[in-house]
Amino acid sequence: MRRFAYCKVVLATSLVWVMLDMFILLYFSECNKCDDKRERGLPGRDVLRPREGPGEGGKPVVISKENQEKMKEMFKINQFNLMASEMIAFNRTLPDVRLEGCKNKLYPDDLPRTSVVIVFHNEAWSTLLRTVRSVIDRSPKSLLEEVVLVDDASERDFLKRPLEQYVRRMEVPVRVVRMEQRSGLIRARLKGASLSTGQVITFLDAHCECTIGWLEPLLARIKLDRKTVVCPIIDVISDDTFEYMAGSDMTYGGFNWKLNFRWYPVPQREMDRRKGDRTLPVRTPTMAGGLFSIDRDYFKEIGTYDAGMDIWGGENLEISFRIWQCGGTLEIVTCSHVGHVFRKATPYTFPGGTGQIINKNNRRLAEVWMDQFKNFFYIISPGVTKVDYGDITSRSSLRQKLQCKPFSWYLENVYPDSQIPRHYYSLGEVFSYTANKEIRTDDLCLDVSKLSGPVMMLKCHHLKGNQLWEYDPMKLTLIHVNSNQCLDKASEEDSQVPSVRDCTHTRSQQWLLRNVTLPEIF
Ligand code: UD2
Ligand code: MN
Repeated sequence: MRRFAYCKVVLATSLVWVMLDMFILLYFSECNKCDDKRERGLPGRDVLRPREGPGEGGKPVVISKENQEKMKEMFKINQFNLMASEMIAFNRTLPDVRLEGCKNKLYPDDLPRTSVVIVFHNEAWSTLLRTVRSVIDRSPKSLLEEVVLVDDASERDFLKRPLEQYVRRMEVPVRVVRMEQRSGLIRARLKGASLSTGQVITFLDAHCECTIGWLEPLLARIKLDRKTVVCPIIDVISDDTFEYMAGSDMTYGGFNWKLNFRWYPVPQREMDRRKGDRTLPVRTPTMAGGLFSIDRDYFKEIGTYDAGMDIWGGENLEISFRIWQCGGTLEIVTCSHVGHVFRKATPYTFPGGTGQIINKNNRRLAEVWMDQFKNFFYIISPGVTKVDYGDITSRSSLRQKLQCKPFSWYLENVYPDSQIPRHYYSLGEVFSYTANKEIRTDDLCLDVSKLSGPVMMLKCHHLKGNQLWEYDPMKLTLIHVNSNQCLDKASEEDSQVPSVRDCTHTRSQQWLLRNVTLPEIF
């Protein structure tokens, strides 16, 4: 009798499996009608049951020996391993890289809906469609208004009609809009934003992969406060193997003196504010730029983007400063993970020259938002001031109209660990002499490790010690306090490395600091 019951259970389970297999078979044959046969498997099931195939589960793709040459050739087209990318299914499975505490968080049902805006210039078919597929497969349908693809005047035929035809059959409206001429990612995003209809706009680069549960925690923050702008953790998709590697929740966005965006460790004060709970959003001084969600009305209210910026660069710091200085909040939502292919080189042209364009964009943001602190940037990159940055009156009046706070407030309250000293005595062509009495460029400080020996630039530790220098504006000496020796110009015998030596008050120990602001110190 018991054995009989057991058999019935086995029979019933097998029946379920047969039905399931039939369903999968039907699904496959349906999908075989598509041009893309690699797009296989059931959306939603993939996370539970890793499939076999190149790159599945976020694994690296290995290219065989005989294909290495071809692979290298193809790499040049997009500056990532295009051959590997083409081997990977658009709906490949990915590991769930979230912190345990994120996995069972609950979110309100009535979250705002988002449009996803993706701009691209000459993007690869496989990365672009894997981006779109991952958005559709891993977002609750009720939260996804549409996907807007903005083609920034690409010169590839497959991105024209074939793309339009391909996306037409997707389960969510996917629109393709075109820039009439190459406009750069900033103006392309502005166009996408203006045509989108969701209450929230989510921007993504064209070579991303969204992971399970990426969207809800972003939208939940905006629902709580419409002035919160949110970024996911950006995971790394290897440009060499397309391996999927989790990004860290312990880094946040900053920038250096050259106004390059940089990741830095989340400081202790931010850990303390969250009472050590790493699943809570991190307040970040800046965003990387490519991946974020923002309430569409708020985006308008704070002045969208600076349409005077060209091609690439600067817009991420500009919007970051603007959000903070004008009363918003910028966060990295650590429960949301989206992968991005980070490249070592840029695959496309910068009409007018890379340096020209980036310097122009950076000048626009420095002039409008950084007050006197723009000088740090100008002094360390003197060529920048020769670049024409166009008309900024509308951006300056935006700052006025919104009554945004000064940059010093931002440094003091949002980014106190910034590499820019808030108080300094002197700014020279090479270094600054800070109010902490460091001789410093960016995050490097003049350091002495050997008595009567050469000086070196080492990472600033801000503990005074061997990085503490006393300037005497009368004698013009820079005394290394710990050793009581003087900074001495390089001489030919000691291979032209400046050193500390006993103070002799000779010319080789006299240093003229420019723009010294005396009242504060001496
Ligand atoms: C980062 C950002 C990027 C942007 C940039 C600074 C991430 C992951 N990426 O550089 O979004 O903020 O910093 O500007 O945070 N594109 C165009 N037209 C162009 C040039 C680029 O549409 O003229 C597209 C491009 O196809 C891509 C997106 O803009 O989809 C971003 O370009 P990228 O991937 O070269 O920038 P990335 O990731 O190096
Ligand atoms: Mn990118």
